Amino acid sequence: MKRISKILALALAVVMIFALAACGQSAQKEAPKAQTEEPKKEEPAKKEEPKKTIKVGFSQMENNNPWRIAETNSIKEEAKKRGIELVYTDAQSQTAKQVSDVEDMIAQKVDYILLAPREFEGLAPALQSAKKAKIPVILIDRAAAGKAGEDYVTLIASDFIKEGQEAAEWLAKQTNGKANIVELTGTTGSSVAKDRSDGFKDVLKKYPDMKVIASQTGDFARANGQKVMENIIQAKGKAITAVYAHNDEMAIGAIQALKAAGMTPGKDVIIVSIDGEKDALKAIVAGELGATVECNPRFGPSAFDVIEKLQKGEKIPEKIVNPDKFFDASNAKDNIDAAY
Ligand code: GZL
Repeated sequence: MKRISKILALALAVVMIFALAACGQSAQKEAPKAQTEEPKKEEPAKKEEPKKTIKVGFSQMENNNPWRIAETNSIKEEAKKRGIELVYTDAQSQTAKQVSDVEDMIAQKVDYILLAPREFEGLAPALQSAKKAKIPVILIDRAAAGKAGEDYVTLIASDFIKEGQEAAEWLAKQTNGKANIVELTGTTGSSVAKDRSDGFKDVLKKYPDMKVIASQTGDFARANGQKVMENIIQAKGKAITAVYAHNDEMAIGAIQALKAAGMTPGKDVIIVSIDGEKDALKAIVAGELGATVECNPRFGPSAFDVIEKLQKGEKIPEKIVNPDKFFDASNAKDNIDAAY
């Protein structure tokens, strides 16, 4: 009997063990997955990254006329307004100096370069140096030899071809498509001088009786424009019936030369130019200059907007064209106060 009760007790114990094991397993099946990951540690609050103040280089070609001075002031004022450190250089009308100015900026490790290139080909080495140093270049005002998106970010400029076309169309209307024209061109080798000449001559193809009888550079300067015009008056005299100047400064110089030669600008000779500076608007009101196509020099806001977009990694178009007005006797007076 005793033996039997022992066997029974053993069997019961075995059954109990199996029963407990089975419960445990099913409990495991039902129990939610144990948290295998470590409990999340409180992330330390992200420290605000100190805003990196950037340093921008501005390479200006020269400061020898109101347009140039207005451009320089616009860039300086905008940098100040945005609290950006500006490294400014003036190449004083020397292309070689402008290249070395850019190289100096690269050595100072500026974050961006704003470049107003004096000549198209001459500034290519500066673009290559900046590219090697991985410093983005934004061309303002004129073009330089290189590829947008590779050698420089973008070009912010007026449409110089359109400016030349508008000047020619206005002159054709004023002269009924018949004129002997003196052309005073801008800086030799600059994109702006080439385009303003090309645009003007494009339109002249439609007017066979409008002829350019002399074309010479006055390098965008008033005194040079006057000197060149004096020489052309010596050679051509009263055959001259119109002047197309690539900028207002040379147009004003030509007006001085015509008056000194006893000719009446606005009557004997019709004059058209480009820029829209204050003295030009005054000359229009005085009846000596016929019209000027605006070329806005105030690049500051758009140039620093591009840098802001680059900081945010935004895409920038290859070219950004400035909108320009047209000034003649109908609106010159009202725009004098706003002019530079
Ligand atoms: C035009 C600019 C020209 C101006 C001139 O963008 O390069 O240079 O028309 C200035 O007045 O000298």
